[in-house]
Amino acid sequence: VNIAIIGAGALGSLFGGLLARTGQTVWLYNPSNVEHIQAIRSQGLLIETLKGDTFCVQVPATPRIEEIPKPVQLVGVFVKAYNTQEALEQVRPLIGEHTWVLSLQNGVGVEELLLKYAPKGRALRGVTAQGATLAAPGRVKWAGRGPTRLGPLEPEALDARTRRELEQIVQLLDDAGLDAQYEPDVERVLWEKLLVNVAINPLTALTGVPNGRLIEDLELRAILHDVVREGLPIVQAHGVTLTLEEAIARVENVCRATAENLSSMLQDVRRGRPTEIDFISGPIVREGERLKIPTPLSRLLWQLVRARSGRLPQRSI
Ligand code: KPL
Repeated sequence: VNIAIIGAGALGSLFGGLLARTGQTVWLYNPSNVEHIQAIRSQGLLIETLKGDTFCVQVPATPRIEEIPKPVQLVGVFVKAYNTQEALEQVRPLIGEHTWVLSLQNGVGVEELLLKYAPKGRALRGVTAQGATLAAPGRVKWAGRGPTRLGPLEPEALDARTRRELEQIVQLLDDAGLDAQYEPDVERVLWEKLLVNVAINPLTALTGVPNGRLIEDLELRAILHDVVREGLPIVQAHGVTLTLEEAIARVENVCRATAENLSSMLQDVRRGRPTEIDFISGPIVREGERLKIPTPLSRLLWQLVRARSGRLPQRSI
């Protein structure tokens, strides 16, 4: 299988590197971190495992899309959610009639773009609990393991042949060590993960604490619970069946399991970059409006994070 990883930062490089290690033909593409790409070109991609050992994978990497042989069978989109349109526009020449386009990006809101750029039936969406950070150019730290759930955005458009191809994609991700599972109900898993992100990400980004502090600090913990309580009816309208107790337990478990980690949004704020808040609190607030469910907390967190983060074109809230 020919795979192109678009936005080969920490997570994209981890996915690409693990796939290349199992013998897949993978290209890493990243036009905005040329240092990282140059390091991979000259020394290979180094992956530090959870156990602390490091292995090296030879994988082609480029900042120029024209270098990637086409068409590819699978495009993995790993850019930040707000860069999705631009990235898909750049990779359009790689997408042929049999190309699958997969996004495991945070949040909700890139689905329409995937449907627009992928061939009919071949837009894949999902979530991953794999964690990665860039330790240095060309060096990725595999910081956490967990399931990767993916499935089609248009299941009704699949036939027997495309269903088999999709099973193979799930299998090759799983063989690579990415704990992949086929997910028939993509919407539900996206909104379930959104509830975790909508609680953890803005609070950590605004207070500067690692995820674990959100449950150790009783004041932060009370706010965390309030944000989950507020968002729950909205995610329930998208197929999530958790009770309030289960939802709170789920969010607290993520805080515990990632206690030392800085959330992706806190890392973005620290680096003065834009954040994915429009794709995290944004959908909760917008869906709240549509469903006539008030979401004052998420609205406030959305506005505060926007005020705190690197500039994106202003959108009215
Ligand atoms: O997905 C995450 C993120 O940082 O974006 C969590 C689950 C909050 C882990 O840090």
